[in-house]
Parts: sequence; C-alpha cells; structure tokens
Amino acid sequence: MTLLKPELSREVADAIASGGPVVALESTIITHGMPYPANLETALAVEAVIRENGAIPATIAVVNGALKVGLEPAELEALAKTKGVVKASGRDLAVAMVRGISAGTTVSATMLLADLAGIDIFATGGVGGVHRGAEQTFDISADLTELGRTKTAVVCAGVKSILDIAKTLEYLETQRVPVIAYGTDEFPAFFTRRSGFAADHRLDTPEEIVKAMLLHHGLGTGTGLLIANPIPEASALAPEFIDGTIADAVAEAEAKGIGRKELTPFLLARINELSRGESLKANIELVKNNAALAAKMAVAYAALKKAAKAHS
Ligand code: PSU
Ligand code: MN
Repeated sequence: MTLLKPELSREVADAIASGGPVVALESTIITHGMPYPANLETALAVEAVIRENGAIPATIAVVNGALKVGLEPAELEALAKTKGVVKASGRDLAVAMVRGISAGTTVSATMLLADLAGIDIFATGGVGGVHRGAEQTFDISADLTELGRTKTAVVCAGVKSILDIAKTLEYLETQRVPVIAYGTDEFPAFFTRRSGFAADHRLDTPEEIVKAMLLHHGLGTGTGLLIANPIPEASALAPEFIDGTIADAVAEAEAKGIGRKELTPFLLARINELSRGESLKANIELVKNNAALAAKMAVAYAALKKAAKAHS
C-alpha cells in the first residue's frame, strides 16, 4: 500500500526538494503544553530561531482533517487560540482526518508525519515517557514506541521529573533508541541540567551528532535518535523549587484520578500555575535552545548528505 503524503507548505516543499535544511516542530506544545498567548508567541519565536540558524521551520498539525507540514501564521494562531482542540498521537491521525477536525500533534504523531514528509530532524521541549507509577497504570507514552520505529532525530531538553526518568531511559534502551546528551555527561531533566542519571552517550558538536545519525540509519536500525540538550544555565530552575512543585502536581493528579491522555496536559498546566509562571519561562527558553541546536544539526546534516551523494 502506498503511504500518504502530508500537505507541505510551498516553502517546506521547496526546501525538501532541494535537500535543504528543515526542522520539524510539534503542535501539542501549542494546543496543550502552554497557555495562550505564550503558546503562540513561543511558536513564532521558535520558528524565528530556526531561520536565524539557517534552516526552514515546519510546524506540523492536523487542520480541519488535513495533515499539514508547515503552517501559515493564521493557522498557528487558530490552533493556539481555539479551546478544546484534540491532542493526537500517531494512532489518532486517521480518525482525525475522517472527522475533519483539527488536532495538535504529539511527538509521536509529529515524528510519523515528519518522516512521511521527508524531514529528518525535529525539535521540541520534552518528550513523553514512562510515568511515575507505571508499574500500576501501564502509562508509557507512545512517543517512546514511535522512537523505536520511526527514523526521526528528536532534540529535547531531556524529560521532566513528572516522569520516572530511570524507567524512561530503560524503555528507550529496550526500544533500541540511542540517547545522546549534547555537551554533558548527564541526561538532563528539562527544567534542570542534571537528573542524576548518566546519558548513554555524549557528543559535543552538531556535526558529530549528525554523523552519528547518518551512520545509525546506514546500519538499517530503523529507529529514531533522542538528542538531549540541557536547558541553558541562566534559565535553569533550582531543583529544590521545581521538584516540590512537580511532586505536588503529581499528587493532585493522583487524588483527582486523572490518567491516560489527560495526564500530561494536566501536569504541565498545574506545574505552570503552582510555579507562578516560572516553569513557563524556563520552558520557553529551553525550546528555543533546542530549536537552535536542531537547526544547526539540519544545516550540517544537509551538507553531509550532499557530500555522501557526491561520493557515491
Ligand atoms: N512533555 C512536556 N511538554 C509537552 C509534552 C510533554 O514537557 O508539551 C507533550 C508532547 O507533545 C508529548 C506529549 O509528545 O505531551 C506526550 O503526551 P503523553 O504523555 O500523553 O504521551
Ligand atoms: Mn500516557
């Protein structure tokens, strides 16, 4: 069966056709990850950072049932403002298309669509993972299984300690996903630069990371790669402050019986409220930082692929 082709914006289509650098961006961070208007401002700022670093941004979402890769500013604004937009992981896309609805795409759905579009690199804030208490709830994000089957490199700031970080790293190992920390030995914990867990690998330049990407795909592994880029020092939160906030939010979710796909959006919103916006500020800075690294990787990867082609 032939695979579907998402609808590419003109700019993204041209960049892909010429082998130019493109960075995919997700939209659940817009619809469920941040409040309006910070969500829209951040989405636009992140696109600008990608351009400043020499690549073309491709924000991905479902708009009235259409799979879109590269959104117009008006489409971004509508997604950011509309209440009750669906959160779609990869498994939800087909039904969203049939119903003709709009949806924010999670890391899992965004990887799937980026791959169909021919985009290799994707920047976000944090990926989903194994939730605390997963031994009872079985709550493991589809982001992790998608990383095990789709060849996209995802640049994130590690994972939040709303998750069980140790189990998340174990699960990534099972899924055969290389976890590469950028410029650090430790796997970062989103709001903080350290998690207490060593990363499997450390690389110190975007050029080395994309070389590893090309080799990883050349081995026919079939999996994605997770690139963990620690939050800039100046924007990092104090662990004692944010860990307490996260623990309160997790306890509240448990008391209220919140689970399944509502859990992550609930925790993100509550952490933002309980931290009086401190977490949101840090979140915005780390996403921009990830976008810059992803764009540099995309520029280096485009050059590497062109050189590889010329030699073959
Ligand atoms: N974690 C964050 N910010 C986010 C998300 C997770 O720190 O915005 C979003 C991403 O879109 C991610 C999704 O793919 O939540 C994971 O949801 P779940 O845990 O339900 O799989
Ligand atoms: Mn879940």
